Amino acid sequence: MRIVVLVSGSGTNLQAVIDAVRDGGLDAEIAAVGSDVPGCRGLERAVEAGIRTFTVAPADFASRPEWNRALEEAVAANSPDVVLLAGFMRILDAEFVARFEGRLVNTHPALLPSFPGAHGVRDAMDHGVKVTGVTVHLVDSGVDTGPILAQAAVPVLDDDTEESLHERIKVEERRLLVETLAKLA
Ligand code: 3YE
Repeated sequence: MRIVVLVSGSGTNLQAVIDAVRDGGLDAEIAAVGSDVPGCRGLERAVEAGIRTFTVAPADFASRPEWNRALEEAVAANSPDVVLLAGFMRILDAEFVARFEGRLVNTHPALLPSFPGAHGVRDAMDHGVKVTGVTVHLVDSGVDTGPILAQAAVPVLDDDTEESLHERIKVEERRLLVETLAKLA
């Protein structure tokens, strides 16, 4: 199974996948790591692991569709079986999603369909839920609306801050992501 991973930030989910491939717990190859954010830590992690990288920054394109097409071609050039959004923070257009339909995987730090969007951890806390968690799902043309592959619950503690809760969610997220990719492989 060839995986292309897209990142926008620190790349901790990417690191979990790199480690799982290295340890033999995940029978897959990371074909390339791509980003919309030049020089982000996730790209550095890929370089450190000897993985090919590419950057497709929206600022370099005249329009959002042109950026989507360029990213789509850069991903497709690496012949992925699975495209993993690992802390990738851009919405992909319907044409991108259609190109990789059924092979495009995202993780979200809440129990979808509750609390979609960019602030799932904060929105769950603000609502006062006592249990939240993480969702691994297939991406469709909506945002965080695609078919759910796996979920894990995380309790909200009385003294949690958004940061402390997010850290515990991230532990579950890394575990569930690797487990789900292993099943797909
Ligand atoms: N695209 C589609 N469906 C999905 N991308 C992600 C999940 C997912 C997806 O289920 N079609 C935050 C997006 C939320 C946001 O509004 N981003 C802005 C840019 C923000 C910036 O300037 O950096 C945007 O225009 O995309 C991945 C997770 C998306 C998180």
